[in-house]
Amino acid sequence: MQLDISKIESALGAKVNVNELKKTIEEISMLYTYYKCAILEVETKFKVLDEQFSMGDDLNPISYITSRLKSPESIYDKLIRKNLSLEVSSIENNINDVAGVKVICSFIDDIYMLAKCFMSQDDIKILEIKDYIETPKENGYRSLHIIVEVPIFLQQGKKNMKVEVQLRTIAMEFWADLEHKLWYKKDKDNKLLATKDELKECANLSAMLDLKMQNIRNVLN
Ligand code: 0O2
Repeated sequence: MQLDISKIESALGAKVNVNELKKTIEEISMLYTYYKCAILEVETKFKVLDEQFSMGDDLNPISYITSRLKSPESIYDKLIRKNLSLEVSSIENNINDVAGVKVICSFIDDIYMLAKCFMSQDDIKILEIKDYIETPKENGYRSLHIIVEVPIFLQQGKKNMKVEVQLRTIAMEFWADLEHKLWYKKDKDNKLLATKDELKECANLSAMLDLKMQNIRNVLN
C-alpha cells in the first residue's frame, strides 16, 4: 500500500512512525476481512433457513437481507464516546456491531421464528439479545437485535467473530430508514422537538400496520 506520509503528517500536525502506521493499517484491513467472512457465514445461515421454509406452504419468511461493515470513522467515534482504548484489539473486544446483518421479514411472527432457529444452531454463541419490538426505544424504534459470535474457518484455523443481527419487518425498516436519514444521531434544534413526536407517532402507526397484517395472516392461515 502506498501512503502519502506528508499528507497524513500535515493532517495530524505531527510526525508519524511510518512502520507503526503501516502495521496498524494492515491489522485493520485484516480485521475487516474477518468481519466480511463472518457476515457471509451469518447471511448464508438465514438464506438456508429462508430456502427451507419456502419449500412448505408458507411464503418465504425473509423479504431481503442487507449487511454492512461499520465505517472506521464510526468505530473510532464509538470508542472515543465510550472512553475506550483506540488500539486495534479494542475494536474486536469492545465494538459489537462492526459487522451488521439486517434481516427484513414479512411478518412479526417470522422474526421470532427465524431468530429461534438461528440461535439454536450449535456453532452460534449468543452474547446479547435486545428486543426493541417487545420494548420499543423511547423514540419508537423497533427491531430485534441479536449479538452473536460466529466461527469463521481460516487457513490457520478457526476464529470467532462478533456480528450484530437486526431482524425487523418491512414496516419497521421503512420507519428506521427514514428516521436514520431525518433524525438519528443528528443534533436537532429544540424548536424541532414536535417533529420528534411526529416521528414517534409514525412508528406507532407502522407498528399498528404490522399487527393488522399479522392478524390477517393468522385468519387466512
Ligand atoms: P449506524 O449508523 O446504523 O451504524 P451498544 O452497542 O450497546 O453500546 P448501541 O450501538 O446504541 O449501543 O446499540 P443498539 O441500540 O443495539 O444500536 C445498534 C444499531 O441499531 C445502531 O447502530 C442503528 O443501526 C440501530 N439503531 C439503534 N437505535 C436506533 C434508532 O433509534 N433509530 C435508528 N434508525 N436506528 C437505530 P449505530 O452504530 O448507532 O448506527
